[in-house]
Amino acid sequence: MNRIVTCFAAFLLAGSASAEDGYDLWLRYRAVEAATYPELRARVRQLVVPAWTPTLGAAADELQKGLSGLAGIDVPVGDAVATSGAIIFGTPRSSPLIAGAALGLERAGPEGYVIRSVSIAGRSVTIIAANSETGVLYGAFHFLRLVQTRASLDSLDIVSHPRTQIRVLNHWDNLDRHVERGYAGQSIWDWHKLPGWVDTRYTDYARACASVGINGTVLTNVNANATSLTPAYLEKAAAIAQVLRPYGVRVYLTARFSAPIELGGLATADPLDPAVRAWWKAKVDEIYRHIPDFGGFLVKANSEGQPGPQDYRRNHADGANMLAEALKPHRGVVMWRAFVYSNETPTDRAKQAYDEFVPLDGRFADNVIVQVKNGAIDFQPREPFHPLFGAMPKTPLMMEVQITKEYLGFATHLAYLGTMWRETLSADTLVKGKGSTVARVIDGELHGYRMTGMAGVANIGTDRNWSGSHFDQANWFAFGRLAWNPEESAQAIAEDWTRMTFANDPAFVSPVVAMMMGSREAVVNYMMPLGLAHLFDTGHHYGPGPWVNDLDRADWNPTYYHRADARGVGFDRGPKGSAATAQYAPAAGRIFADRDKVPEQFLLWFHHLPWDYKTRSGRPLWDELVWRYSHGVDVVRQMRAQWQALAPFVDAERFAQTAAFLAIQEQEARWWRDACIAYFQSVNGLPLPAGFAPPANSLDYYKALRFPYAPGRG
Ligand code: GCW
Repeated sequence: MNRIVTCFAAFLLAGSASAEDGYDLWLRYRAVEAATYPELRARVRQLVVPAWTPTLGAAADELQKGLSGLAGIDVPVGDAVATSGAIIFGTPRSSPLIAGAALGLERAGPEGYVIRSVSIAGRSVTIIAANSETGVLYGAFHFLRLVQTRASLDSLDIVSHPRTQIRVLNHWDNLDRHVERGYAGQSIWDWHKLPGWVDTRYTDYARACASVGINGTVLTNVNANATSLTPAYLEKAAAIAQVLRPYGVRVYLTARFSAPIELGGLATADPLDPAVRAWWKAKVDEIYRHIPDFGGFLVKANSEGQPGPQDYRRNHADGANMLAEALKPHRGVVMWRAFVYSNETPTDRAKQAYDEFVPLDGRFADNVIVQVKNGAIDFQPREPFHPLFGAMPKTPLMMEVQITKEYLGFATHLAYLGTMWRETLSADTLVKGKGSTVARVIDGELHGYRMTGMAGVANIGTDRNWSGSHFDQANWFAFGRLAWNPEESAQAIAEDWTRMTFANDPAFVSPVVAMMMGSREAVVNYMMPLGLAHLFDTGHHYGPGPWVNDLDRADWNPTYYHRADARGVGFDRGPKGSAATAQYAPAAGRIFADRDKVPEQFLLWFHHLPWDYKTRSGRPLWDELVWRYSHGVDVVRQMRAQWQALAPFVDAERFAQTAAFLAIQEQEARWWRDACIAYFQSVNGLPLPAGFAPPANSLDYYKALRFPYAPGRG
């Protein structure tokens, strides 16, 4: 009997597709079992290609490869409709058929598309049309997604257009290929061999970006190196740009503010100095000679040691506007980061960006957009929305999120971030009454912004699976989808990704999506529940270090953030504390400042409370904290068991890596729980509530752990 069971299990495993390394991402075009999706073959019988321009050619190639793979037949290509089931794609300019059809293309805008089932001369066909060729490419990917997720292909009437204009990845990639906060190998940009060797990966990168609507990429780290602006490196960047161009992905670079000194030999980088302005103008003109559609600059200035205009007693607007002036004739933009804080400033770190930027509202040039992190501190597992959202009506703000999981367990922890980003996007700033969500700030609707955008710090590297883990691919995917539509549901995105990346069987899809949807909350619980933040160990941010209190800068110490002592824990940001709540619209600030009204997930972010404070579960704060830490670990254990049960649906290679990573995650979740409980207990001297296991090791044990070679260091 046992043997029969074993054989059956082996059969299931073998039957679940051969090993895959994840390189194909969600663009996996494996043949569909015809019987389960009979309409497919009827709907993909011919591709009508309008013209072989680089972008339309890319769309044609993708459709041909994708549909042939999925349908398990060679889909023929032609230039006229020969059959029912033909797919016609193009722009009104490239395709007379599309020009002649009443498709309502005005609804698609410059980058959107329309997908319609129509009848032409008695033949029922599918049209994918857009006003621009890039729009057509986006539509082609959408159509493939329909097939990959087994959606109905009949009576299609889809209109989609992006709600933000600049949808960019930020690569924190250094020229030596080290990726700051990267956990997926080295940088994919092989600068040393460029431009002579152009890796085919760049094409696959561009395909993946375009498939989710990402239309730009900042190739270099915000902790910038002026060398990237030298002629040799511009030639290299131009070679990358050439590969990305057909896919509608524009190249941007980071601008080191002191480049006029470092490269130009000037004595100053003062943004009001005419020689400095002339240097940047000439540099920008030179960049456009290499990259005619260069997107512009991303700048981190006067933050964490980076040079900036304040070195010359100028402000952020002076700095940004100087670069904007140089870019303006070429239609380039400046993305100026608001991630600024200073140890010398005695106020709460969470308040500093607001304090510096709000007085500059309306003073930025019209091709500047200010890039604001989702929360006021730094990509923590959970932060309330950044108070700048809603506070700068006259300055376009874009939102920056971190796709790479610096603070959510690196590559090994399964944490789907669609839920986290939706949490911020759907947060209500209340600045113009109810419904003034962050999504409506960044899509420009609330304040009528002239520019809009969303940036994601990439989690991409040379690992075969691109992102360091199979499930981390979902975060790249979700970023693109949310930049396109900040109101899309995280669950729907997770479901698409799961179907496209793994399998369509509901017995697989629904548990996996459930796992993803709960995963980030589990991380919050085992790392820093109830609004705690920044309990990470120094520098590498791998693992817990709530005890750390000896760093040069006060605002780098975890003790600065949690403020635990014998009586209580948490950061008082209400009117009697740092008054950070006053930076929000009064209605929102009042909620945050009221310990009875603040969402409990932000309790200790905004309040310092006694250990016996009664939380909403009825448990005293200390017990609640222990309960949450333990619950986080429990959820990971359940995820592990859940995954084991899904073996029959996944190829052996991806199954095994995910299983191994979940085991690491469980181990590390325990480590987080135990180390944090041991530390807080050493501060408050309280016993553990009944029924909870004590930490496996002593506090000293956790304190002594060292990780000098943890990846991704800054
Ligand atoms: O999250 C922090 C990281 C730094 C990073 C910085 C930033 C690029 O620890 O590595 O520097 O944020 O966003 O500038």
